[in-house]
Order: sequence, then structure tokens, then C-alpha cells
Amino acid sequence: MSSKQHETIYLEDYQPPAWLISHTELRFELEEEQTLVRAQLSVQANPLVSDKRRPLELFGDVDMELCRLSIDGEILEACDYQRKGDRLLIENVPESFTLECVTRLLPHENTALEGLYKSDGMFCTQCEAEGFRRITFFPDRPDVMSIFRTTLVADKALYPVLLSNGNPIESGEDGEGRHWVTWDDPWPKPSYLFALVAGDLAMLEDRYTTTSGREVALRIYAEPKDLDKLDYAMQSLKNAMRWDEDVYGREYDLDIYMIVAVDFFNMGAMENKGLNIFNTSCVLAHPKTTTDQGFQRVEGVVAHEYFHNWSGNRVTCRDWFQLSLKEGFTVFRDAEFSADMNSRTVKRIEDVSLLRTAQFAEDAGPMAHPVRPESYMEISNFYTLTVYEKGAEVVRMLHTLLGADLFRKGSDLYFERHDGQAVTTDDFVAAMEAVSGRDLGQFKRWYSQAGTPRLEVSDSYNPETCEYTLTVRQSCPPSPGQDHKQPYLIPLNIGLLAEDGQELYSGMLELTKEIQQFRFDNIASRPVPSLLRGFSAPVKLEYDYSDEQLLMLLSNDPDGFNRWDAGQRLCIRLLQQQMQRYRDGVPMTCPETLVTAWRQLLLDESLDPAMVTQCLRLPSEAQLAELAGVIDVAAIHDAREFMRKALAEALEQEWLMAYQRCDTGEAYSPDAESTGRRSLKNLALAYLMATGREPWLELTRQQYEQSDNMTDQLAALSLVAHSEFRETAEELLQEFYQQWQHESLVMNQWLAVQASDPTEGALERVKELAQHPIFDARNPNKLRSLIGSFCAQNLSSFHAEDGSGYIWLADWILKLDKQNPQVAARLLTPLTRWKRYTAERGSLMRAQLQRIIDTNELSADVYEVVSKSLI
Ligand code: 0A1
Ligand code: ZN
Repeated sequence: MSSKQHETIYLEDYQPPAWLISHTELRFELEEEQTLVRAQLSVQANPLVSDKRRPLELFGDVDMELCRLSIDGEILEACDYQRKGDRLLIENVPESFTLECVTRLLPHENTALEGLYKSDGMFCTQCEAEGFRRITFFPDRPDVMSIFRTTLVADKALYPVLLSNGNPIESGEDGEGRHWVTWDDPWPKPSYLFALVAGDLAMLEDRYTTTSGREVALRIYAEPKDLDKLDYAMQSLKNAMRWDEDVYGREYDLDIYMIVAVDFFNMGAMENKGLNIFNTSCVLAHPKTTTDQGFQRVEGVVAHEYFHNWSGNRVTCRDWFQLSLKEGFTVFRDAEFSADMNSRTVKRIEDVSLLRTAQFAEDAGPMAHPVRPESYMEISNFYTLTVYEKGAEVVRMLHTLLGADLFRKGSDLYFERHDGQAVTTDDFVAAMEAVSGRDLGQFKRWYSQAGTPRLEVSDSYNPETCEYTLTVRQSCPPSPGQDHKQPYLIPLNIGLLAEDGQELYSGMLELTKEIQQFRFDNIASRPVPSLLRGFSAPVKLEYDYSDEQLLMLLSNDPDGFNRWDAGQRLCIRLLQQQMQRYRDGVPMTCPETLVTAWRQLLLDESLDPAMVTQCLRLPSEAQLAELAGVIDVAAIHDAREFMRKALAEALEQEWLMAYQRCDTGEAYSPDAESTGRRSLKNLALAYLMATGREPWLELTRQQYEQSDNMTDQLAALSLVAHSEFRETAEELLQEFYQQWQHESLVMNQWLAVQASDPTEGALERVKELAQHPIFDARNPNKLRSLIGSFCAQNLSSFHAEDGSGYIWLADWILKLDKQNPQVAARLLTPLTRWKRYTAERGSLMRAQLQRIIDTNELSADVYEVVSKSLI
């Protein structure tokens, strides 16, 4: 059994800090074998806390070596303090004093990638959420904000660049080839926003002038070989800075803004004050090595981290239960930015698709939690789709309910009231209440209740009185620890359309009760309702549409999002019918009505190719799984493959015409229009390949060989790699490897393409790839590309009947738990959903979870996820 007891932390136990740290001075002696950290903290009793006898509580990793501890110059002996787990307590300290602490770190052995570690020879840090306690003993909690001054000392030849937060104020050399730089950050910040970097880095520099005239130096650092991949991130950064001034009135507040790209990183990127650290996958971009999706991710993540400077840094979180205060708001901000830079509707479709597949599945799984969780064992497990994406939907609903102008007034008030403070989601809502004069008490249930609400909508029409009535019933299924839910305040955007598509009404309904009726007068004939326009709330909406009504909405709804959604509803219904046929052993069919509707979309050259692509993409296997009562992997896979092939064959000529139309031969550009054309071109190619006919293999191969950009090359590679043309698949995969083996990010794609190949023998292939020289099990990007893609993208192979996929994943989890618990806990997610699968598979999955929990000394990260999944 797991011998280690992991403590649960509760929101209701929150206590303000008894001790504050006004200033923190840090000195890092960075060496190859060790790093010595000297920390000097100016400590004061918190005037707002009356109990003055509370001991000074510092956090420090259990394995961190404490070399020296002193108060006002007097050394403390071991008997003067207590170390309990990751806590260090000192009793009877004066009202105000200087605490000095020296710790010894071994960054080169740090494989967890939290605290100070090495990535490809450079030193870097990751302190959110609780990484600073792996650097020194500190009140490592976000409501303790301090002014930091940091000196880095290192070998000048190996680490010519020494960076930390704020501005460099002094530097020098100390003989023996070592140099030092002191950085000063004038803004008080919580320890999770501290960062340092030391390495041999190349830099792209630019400038930005804020509206009020502040000159800001923009510097993006990377390994010298990647210097040519930084322009897009720089342009995105400047766009984001301008956008935040225009849309939120927020300016940058330091003289330098730095981004550093590192290859070893647990997440996407980190908003450390003035010194963002980025996963290379979220900052490097070049047409030859980066896909359109990659470009969009860079733009979005650069903006996200920049926006945190206000929503997260200037106003931060009181405690980690409030994580969505900064993350939900910042995701909403970056989504709106991306919508303004590209196509608004396409961005919305992409975000909603992610929410419906992954976040809804989280809401229905054992780790379901509210946007503001009530308890956790390991906070790293709560950097979730619920906190980020559903949190962003909650902010979006406030925007919808208040309207853009009041929302802006509310955000102005929030920033003004709380600048320099660590606050709660209640404070955010209070600002919105103050500017709108509304009571948002009921709305706050979105923060406290978990689960995806369900809206059942029915209607009636009286031709004599011309009255149309919508009846809406809301409910929300139970989730762990919450059996009964109270009704939510839900903004429901709708339209009413006449049968010829003319819009009779459009507006927002506010739902507050379990059952509510809305009456519309003067409606001349029975309308077709267009419901939940723009996905105005993160709910599952049910209404009994006929196929004809969906087809009508697909071609006529003025709301682009709902046009797409109508098509998806129809496809889902048809796919579910095929799944039933599959189970009944009856031949599957593809209705002519669908073929006709798709033909129209394909031939209409006036439509936006990006939108057409979204409409002609079948719902993913993951989404069909989320919608299923009991997940039958084989039925989902076969029904979807059947439909893909049927639509491929029925529209072969049209796919070819679309391909040719979009294959313009223009030079690569990542703008929305060209991206849209490439997306339709590659979708058409995918359908052509789905026919299994040789000429399309030739066309795909030609595209592979002739394309000048990674989007087209990778699309062609993955089509061939996932096809039955195994010989060509092997050949191209090998060729691609030869061409790109020195580009780490491209190799991640190469691994992911193979890991998601559903054809026979997938597990054997991924096992071999794990032995391949380019695979590095210490690099989270490589783990995500191979293990993550296989388990989450390749459902039919991962869920092989004999359970071999589950055993393979559990083997990895046990190995990774010792090395990088955060990544291990994340990769584990697919196993935790065992209750959703058919009985045999479910019990095989459960058996592997049991095997994991029966192991000694599990990390809190993995223990929390596994133990909650087994309840
Ligand atoms: N605040 C970052 C996310 C992040 C969280 C934890 C990390 O390390 C374990 C790293 C990054 C963001 O929202 O971008
Ligand atoms: Zn964030």
C-alpha cells in the first residue's frame, strides 16, 4: 500500500498570513555540481492578524538541504526550529527581523522540472504553483507579496546570459571566469512569479512604445540554432500589447519584457513577472517547421502570458483555490484576442469543441471539480480544463450578461480596486456587481458547483394566437461531493427562424429557475429555434430537432457558430445510428440528405474555406465517446470510419475540385485566410485518401514532396502514415526522419503521427519508438507526443481488447512518477475514465489503477488522481 499519507487542503481553512515579507534578496551561485542560494527576507508581523504568537511558517521541499538559517545575524540551531514535512516553523520571533537562509540545490538532478533545473544545458526555474519552496524556505503562498532583488553568479563562458525579473541594475566579473548580474523588480510579487535563466542564448530584440509613451525593450531568447524562429512570437507580442491597451486600457509596466524558450517544460508557458519562460513548442515558429496550428498556438500563448501581467500579476490570487481568477479571465482575454486577429467564428468553434470533448469529460469523471475547487491534495492536478476553459466560459457569460461596455467598466474597477493585491473570484464578481447594479449571487454557483448543466428545451406553437412558447428545464448531474445542485443563472442566446430561414427574433433569455417558459408574440408561423447561439453557456442543450430543421439551420442560421453546430448535431445523430447498426450487426448506411448538404457546402465558392472545413469535419472519436452512455470504442471507430469512407466516395469529384481550388501555389503565410484555404485543401485530401484509391496516394505523395511548409508536408505524411499503404508509409516516415531529425519540435510531430496511427500493430510501434534515439523520457514534450498521443488520440489501439494498452500506460506511470510526478499524473487521465467503458475494458483499466496504487511511495500528484478514480 501507499505508505505516504497525503494531506488534503481545504478552502474553508484559509487563514491570512501571520507574517509578511516586504523584501527578498536572493543570491544564486550557479555551478555544474550544485547551486548555493542565499536568501535574505525582511520579515514583519502582519498588522491585520491579531494573534501575534503564531510561529513563522516557511515552506521548503522535504529533500532540500538547509545549510544555514539565521535571524538578525544569529545562527539558529536545529533545536530552534521544527521541520515537519515540507514546513519549517520558528516560534517566538520578533515583530520584525531579517531571516537569512542558505540552501544547496542540485539542479542537474532535478527531473521534476519544478524549482531550479537544467534544460539542455541552461538553468531555468518554474515556481508556479509551489516550486519556489524547492529553491529556498519561504512563505510560498500567493498572498505573500514581496519586492525581489536577485543576483546570479555563474561561469561567463558557459552562461553569458543571466536573467531574472525586472531590470538589471549592476553587473561585474569576479575573476576565475565568473560573472554576475543583479536584477531588481520594483513590483511586489508572490514567489510563484519569481524566475531566473542562465545560459548561452541568442536573442531577438525589438521595441514597443506604450500609449502613455513608455519605451519597452522586447527580448526573446532561445538557443542560437532557433534564432530564425522568433519573429512570429515577437509580432504576436506586439499585437497583444496593443490589443490590451485598446480593449482593456492596460499598459505594460516595466522597461523590459523578456521571453525565454526552453525545451524541457511541464506545461505551455509561464507568466513570471517580466521574464516569461516558454515551452519551445509555444514560442518557436517557422513555416518550414511549424504547422498552421502551431502558429496559432504561439500567437495565443504569447498573448495569454502577456495578458497575465494584469490578470494574474498586478492582481493575483489570494490562494490556489482562486486559480481561475487569473486563468479563466486570462483565457477569456486570449480567446477574444485570437478572435480579433483571426476568424471569430472559427476560433469559437475550436474552443467549444475542446470544451465539449475534454472539459465535459472531466466534469463527468472522478476528478470533476468546481471552477473554484474546495479541496486538493496536489494543486498541480488542478491546472485543468475546468479551471482554464470552463473558467473562461464563466467570464464570457458575465460579458454576455452585462454587455461589452459594462464588462469593461467592471474590469476597470476590478483592476483599480485590487491593483497590488491577492484576491478572490468573489472580488472579481463584486466588481461586476458594482458597475451593473446587479446581484450576481446566483451566478456565483458557476464557481462553486461542478458538473455540466443540461438544458432540455421543448416548444409549442399556437397558430390562432401566433404565440410561440419555449419551455426550458435546467438540471445538473451529481459530481464528487455534490449530490444536489441549485439552478444556475444562464444566459441563453437564441434566434427564431421562419422555415425559409428568415429571422423573426433574436435575443438573450436569462434562465434562473429549474423550469421556465418564454412566450413570443406575433410569430406568423411555427419557427425553428436556433438555441444557445455562440455557445452562450457551457451546457449540454437538448431539443428534438428534425433532420430537416437541422439542414435548414445549417444553410440559413445567421449565427455562424450555430450553423456549424446544426451540422454537427446532424452528424452526431447519424453516427450514433450507425453505431447502433454496428452493434446490431446490420449494414451501416450514409443518408443521401447528408451527402447533398455537404455537396452544396463543398461547391459554394462564396463560403469561407475555414468554415467549410469545420462543417465537413466529422465529430472526433473523443467527442463521440464523451456523448456515449457506455463507451464502445470499436463501434465508435468503425461507425466513424464507415461514414468517412462513404462521404469520401460519394463526393470524390467534389473533394478533388475543392482540393484544386484551394491549392493556389501561393507562398506560405500564417494569416487566417491562407490558413483556412490550407485547412480545406488538407481536409479534401484526407477524404480523397479515405477512398483508399491509388491516384490519391500519388497526389498526397506529391504534396509531401513539393510543399514548402510543414502544414502541408505533415498533413500529407500523416495521411499516408495512417493509411493501408504500409510500404509508402514506412518510406515517408523514414524520409521525414532523415530530413528533420535535428529539429526537436518536428520530431515531436513525427512521434505523434505514429502514436496516433490506428492501423494494426500500433502498440508494438510505440514500444519501439520509446527505444528510438530521438525519444527522451525526461522531456515532457516527447512523453506527450508518444504516450499522450497514443492513449488519448488512438482510442482503438489504446483500448485494445486484451488490455495491453492499459498495462503499457501503467508501466510508464510507475516509472515517471519517480521522475516527474506532474507529467505522470496528467498522462494518467485516460485510465481514470474506466467507469465510462464497457464492463470488460472497464475492469482491465481499473486493475491497472489498482496496480499503481498498490505501489509504495507514490507522489501526491499520482496518488490523488488514482485514489479519487478508484472511489
Ligand atoms: N500559469 C501558467 C501555467 C503554468 C502552471 C504551472 C506550471 O508549472 C508547473 C507552468 C505553467 C499559464 O497559465 O500559462
Ligand atoms: Zn495562464
